[in-house]
Amino acid sequence: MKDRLIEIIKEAGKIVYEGYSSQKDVNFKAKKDLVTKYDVAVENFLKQEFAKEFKAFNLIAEESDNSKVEFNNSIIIDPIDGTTNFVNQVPHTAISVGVYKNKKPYIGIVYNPILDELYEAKLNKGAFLNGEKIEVSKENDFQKSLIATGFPYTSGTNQDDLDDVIKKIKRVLPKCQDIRRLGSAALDLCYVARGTYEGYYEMNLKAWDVSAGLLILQEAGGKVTSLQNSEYKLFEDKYIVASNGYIHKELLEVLMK
Ligand code: LIP
Repeated sequence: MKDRLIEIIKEAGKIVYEGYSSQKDVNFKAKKDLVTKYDVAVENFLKQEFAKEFKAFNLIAEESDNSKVEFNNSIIIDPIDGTTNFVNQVPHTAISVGVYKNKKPYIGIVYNPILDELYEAKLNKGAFLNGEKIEVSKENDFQKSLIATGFPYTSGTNQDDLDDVIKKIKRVLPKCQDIRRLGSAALDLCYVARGTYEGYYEMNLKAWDVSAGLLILQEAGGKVTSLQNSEYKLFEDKYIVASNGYIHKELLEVLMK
């Protein structure tokens, strides 16, 4: 199944690649939340191909009405994660596809077609970038750790969320090496998986932002939890906290302090 998914996702990547430097027809789903004709085109293409080949799975996708779709056995699709980057030609944007069996991650694929970087993982089989095995960094000193985060769209309209973002940055920044905000949750998780970042946290993400990246990170030896250090639950938890495992406890402590 994974190889066929990759073939289809690479095909969809051509649509993203062509759209990257073209006119995009940008619309607003909410104040900061963008959608382009390419998000819709990629999603339609992936749904059409997956529906033909993987009939046992429900399809959950960012630009679709998912209200009546069961999560149990599903393929969760983000056609373009990092849409703001895509619109502004920041080459940090990706297609994200996570396959779930009985609500558990089974396959994760994240493809950045601009840089031609394909991250993939299957449960208990390791994580790979363009076919090469990847592993998390072994850094265990929080002061030397590079931490990524993101700013939720709700920070444009919800004062409590904005305050929380700022409060957490005030706690984390003095204690770590530095903070990055590159604008794609799917890729942020992959960057922890490949050892570029030691940790990552963000609030208010949607299942499609992280469904693939969290398995890729776990298969690379990393850890993904809620803010309360319980197993991270798609569709339920407000915060995702991810790391190489070595700094996880300290990252949680700093965020909670
Ligand atoms: C985006 C994320 C980004 C996050 C945004 C948003 P989209 O996904 O990946 O990192 O900060 O809140 O969820 O909307 O580009 O697919």
